[in-house]
Amino acid sequence: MLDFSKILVTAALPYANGPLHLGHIRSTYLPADIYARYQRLIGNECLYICASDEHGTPIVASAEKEKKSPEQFARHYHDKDKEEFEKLGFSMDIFHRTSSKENREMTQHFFNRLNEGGYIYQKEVAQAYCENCKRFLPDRFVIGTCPYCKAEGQYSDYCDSCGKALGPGEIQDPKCLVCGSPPATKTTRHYFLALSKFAPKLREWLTGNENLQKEVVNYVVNWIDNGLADWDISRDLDWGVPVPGEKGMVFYVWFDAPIGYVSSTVAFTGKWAEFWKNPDSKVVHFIGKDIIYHHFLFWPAMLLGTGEFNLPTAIPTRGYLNLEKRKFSKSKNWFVSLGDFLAEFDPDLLRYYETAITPHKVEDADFAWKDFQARVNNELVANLGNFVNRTLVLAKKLSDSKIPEPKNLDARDKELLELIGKKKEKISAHFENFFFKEAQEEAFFLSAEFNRYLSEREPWKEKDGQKVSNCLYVCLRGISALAVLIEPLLPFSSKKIQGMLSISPEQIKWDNAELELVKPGTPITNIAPLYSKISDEQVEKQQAKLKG
Ligand code: B3M
Ligand code: ZN
Repeated sequence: MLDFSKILVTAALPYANGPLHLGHIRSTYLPADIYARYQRLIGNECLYICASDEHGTPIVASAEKEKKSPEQFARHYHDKDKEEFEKLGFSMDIFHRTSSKENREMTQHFFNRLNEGGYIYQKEVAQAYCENCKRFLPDRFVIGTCPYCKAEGQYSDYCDSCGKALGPGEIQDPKCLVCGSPPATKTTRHYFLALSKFAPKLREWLTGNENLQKEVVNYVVNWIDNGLADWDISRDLDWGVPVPGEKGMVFYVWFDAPIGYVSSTVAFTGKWAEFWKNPDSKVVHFIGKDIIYHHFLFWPAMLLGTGEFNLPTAIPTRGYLNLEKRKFSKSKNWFVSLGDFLAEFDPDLLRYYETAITPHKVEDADFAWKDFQARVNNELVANLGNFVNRTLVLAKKLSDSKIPEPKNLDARDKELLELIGKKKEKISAHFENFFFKEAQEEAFFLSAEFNRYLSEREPWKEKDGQKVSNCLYVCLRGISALAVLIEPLLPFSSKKIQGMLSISPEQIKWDNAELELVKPGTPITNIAPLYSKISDEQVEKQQAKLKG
């Protein structure tokens, strides 16, 4: 359990190199948003920081293809990602850019500190060079076969098949990404971070921090046991953060990218150091499992080496999302972009479904249109949607569209009201521990209990007016409680309820969930269903798109 009042939440910085798809949301941006929203609801000072990751060779290569500058190219996706994140209700305090002035300065600061600490050295390395293109070919400018698992068509810095980060020169059967010719080898002088020196401290931090997922820690400690190679942190390239005092040399994208967490906080607030240096403040990074190496080894080593910043308290790591049992692939048209999804569906449907299929584990999950439809219709619509709508329609008919006045509540009525507090405690514990799927299940259990009570009381048949009032009052208390409890998960649904019951945004606080948020006599306005069912036609239309 994490206990402190200043919390910095980050989500892995998306590469500004193509449209976001449904998988990115599930592993990273949605869980980070749920956590940040919850922390704010309970009254903690919480920042949700993110930025576009704009450096690196894929962006240079893509920009060249489109005859744009890397800056222009990256800006396009930066703007697009930002807009889509907003549409999904992601409450980022800032969505900054790693090509920013703040990130250049902070990266050079990290480098200088690490250098002063004796953790940086220079070494000649053999580097792929394309005689045809007349340039060095760092990282993703070279594709080839992974030396560990033999998967073909891998970028030279990372094998997507076995998940290993590869050092320069390791890839087998290399080819120039641009022209396909086998590269020559030239020597060049690079900067290295002495990662090996951090092995004992990293092991101590990994094994001593109970907030890190055990399944991930075991994996990472194993890497340390096998020996950490020092890390080549410079590239012969123009696009990136310049290495101080060098020409035509920039930092490797993975050096400046995590520093983007710090520099984006600097860009957001003058009080940034309170979040990064204060021992009472905690840093939580949400990531996907493909970047474990970078967040559990490289980044903590960089932080340790500067000796100035907090180490992460937790790094919630989640697996990949497949699409109808296959990997998302833009080139194979096996892809649902966020933009396309949001053009058709309410953002809370995606938030609900992805949370429902995402445990706090690195295991993968599958997005299937039929399953999405079934979950939305049978759970979201049939449970929460139905309970809220039934209650409000009944209140319109039987209580003149006003919150009724309760009198002499019976034991069952009180039992329901008490259930709110009990569930709230459970949901809190789940949110604190990153069990968002379970938090959502508990909230839906609460809604189902209220719905059952409504069916059992049958106020539409009841002759005793006070009993009708009591039942509707209790149900409306359930709804106002849910407006608070589901806010981190389904903020748009919460907003709709707030609107109909005239709950003000200031009332949406965790501690208020079991209070009487709306006084008897308050009018209920603009009653409308929270959701509508997803039809078979809608599903078929989406499935047809996939088949291209
Ligand atoms: N830009 C995106 C990824 O591999 C990469 C993350 C950077 S986090 C500092 O998911
Ligand atoms: Zn070439």
